[in-house]
Amino acid sequence: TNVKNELLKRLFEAKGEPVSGQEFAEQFGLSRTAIWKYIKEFEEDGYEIASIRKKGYVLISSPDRVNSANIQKHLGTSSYGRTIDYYESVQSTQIIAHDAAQAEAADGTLIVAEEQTAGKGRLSRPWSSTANKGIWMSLIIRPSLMPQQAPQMTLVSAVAIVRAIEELTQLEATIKWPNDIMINGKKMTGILTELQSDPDRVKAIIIGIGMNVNQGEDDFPDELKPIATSLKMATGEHIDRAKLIAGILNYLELYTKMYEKHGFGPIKLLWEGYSNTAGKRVRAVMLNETIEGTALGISEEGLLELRLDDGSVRGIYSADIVLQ
Ligand code: BTX
Repeated sequence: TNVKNELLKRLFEAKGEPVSGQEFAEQFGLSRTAIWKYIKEFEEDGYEIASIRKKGYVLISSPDRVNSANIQKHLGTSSYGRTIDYYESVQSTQIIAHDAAQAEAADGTLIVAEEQTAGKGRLSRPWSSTANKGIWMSLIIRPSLMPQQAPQMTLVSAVAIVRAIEELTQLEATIKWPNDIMINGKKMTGILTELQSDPDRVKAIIIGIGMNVNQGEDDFPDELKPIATSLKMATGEHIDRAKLIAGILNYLELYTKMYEKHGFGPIKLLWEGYSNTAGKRVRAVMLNETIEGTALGISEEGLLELRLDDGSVRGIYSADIVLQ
């Protein structure tokens, strides 16, 4: 399959020029029939390929798939997304990513699927992951961070996602602390950051991103219709998911490096520019208690700071926030 991937990559990189099947076959010690079989398989996957006599194969169009070739042609990173495990349907990319991280998967390895049958959010809540319409992916990274710096990666990721959306669609999404990205008051993306760690060293951070991209209202289960939205519902346009994934990875690698090198300060500034939480009256629902107050902003540690009605200030690590 590596040769097959390479062939697809060449077809993309040729940008409409023919790729010689004969030359490719010779280079990899294959028969021309083997190449022809790969071409047939690409066609079955939805690629349109023209065969030009004496010249070779020309890629006419590629299907709406988040496979590695479609993502990597837009990638400008050094490690994020350089290894991609692509699946048609999985229970949860997060579970696969945990296993892969334990098996020493490289920094930047991406697990991505067209569909999840048991996608999960925080506290094992279900995450609806309709086939071929969204971005369901988990990125394994191995930054040089202390374990207590890991939760902020949710905020780093949120900024990367909002920037990538802005670049591709001109749409300004807002970040709702800690892990939601919203459009018009509805949830468009959720982020789940999980950690594999030694006491004093991060081994791997697994960033799960679930993004509603090309769903219409009918693609959501009834209970989500009032609270969920997609990029397509907001822009009226079909979005190239693979290109958006590449954009997210490009920004995420940049911002993670910034975070490693300069700490949370610069990220905090970027984050505050996109957040809809600061200054608002909020209710924070936590596992054991619910409190109300005015959101002041986030601390250097990524905590949400609330001024309670008695005037005291409290920092919270994780909660479901209801804007009032
Ligand atoms: P969360 O706990 O903040 O949000 C979960 C809640 O969001 C659910 O209880 C439900 O109300 C709502 N919800 C469920 N599905 C959707 C949806 N498609 N759009 C909008 N709202 C929804 C958020 O957790 C973190 C989600 C991470 C998902 C990614 S997908 C790739 C990776 N694999 C995996 O299993 N999870 C992550």
